Amino acid sequence: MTGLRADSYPPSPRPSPTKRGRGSKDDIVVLSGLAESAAAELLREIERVAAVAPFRNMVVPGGHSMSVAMTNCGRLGWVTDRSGYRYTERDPLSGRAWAAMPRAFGELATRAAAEAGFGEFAPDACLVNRYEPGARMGLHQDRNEADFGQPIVSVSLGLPATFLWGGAKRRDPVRRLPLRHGDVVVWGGAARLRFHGVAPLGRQAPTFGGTPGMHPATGGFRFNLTFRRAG
Ligand code: MD3
Ligand code: FE
Repeated sequence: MTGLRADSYPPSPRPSPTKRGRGSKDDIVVLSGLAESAAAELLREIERVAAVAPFRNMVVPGGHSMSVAMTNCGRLGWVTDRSGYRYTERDPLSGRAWAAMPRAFGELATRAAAEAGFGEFAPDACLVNRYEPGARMGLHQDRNEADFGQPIVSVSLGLPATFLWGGAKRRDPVRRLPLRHGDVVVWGGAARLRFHGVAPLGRQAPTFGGTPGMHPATGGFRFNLTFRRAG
């Protein structure tokens, strides 16, 4: 990307994949760095997914465009337009099916869910979110899936972000969870229907090769893979 070596980044050492949070009644399991060794392959697969269905800034029912750009892979893809949110088998832009779920995606999601105590998680939908500095996701609930007993698995790649994690009601207090390149989070049980969002991506950190807001693996972006059993 920049010609600089990526293997000295991030500058601070990080422990090997660990679980934090298991046992709390919130049913959130953070697998720090679980996806780090697979990140290069995951990013290549994102390029293939986006070659079938390009990233786009979808419109929400209120009429404004999201600051996060999105595409999908798997049997079902999450979309929004003026008429609302839903899952579709085809990209509304092209009428074509979404790209198949890459094997590396499905295997990582199933393994992460199993580590969090959810056996046999077989996602049929992967929403790929792309954030650039300033992009954010407001507090919302994920309620368009058929079975809330199924967990959601999230994989963070590239620039860091602060995940906002609220309660059962929109006005409940929000906790902040920093997420870094390679982090995987499994949200199940009581956590599954909590309000959540992403704080505006910082414009300053990290600095790589003297350039602010650049990550060696993804340049000026954060990608988030959100795996769901939607149908
Ligand atoms: C916590 N995406 O696409 S993924 C979304 O980082 C979304 O792009 C965020 O929220 C992102 O809907 C977060 C992780 C996630 C997904 C669903 C949750 C966290 C959740 C449902 C309940 C609680
Ligand atoms: Fe969400």
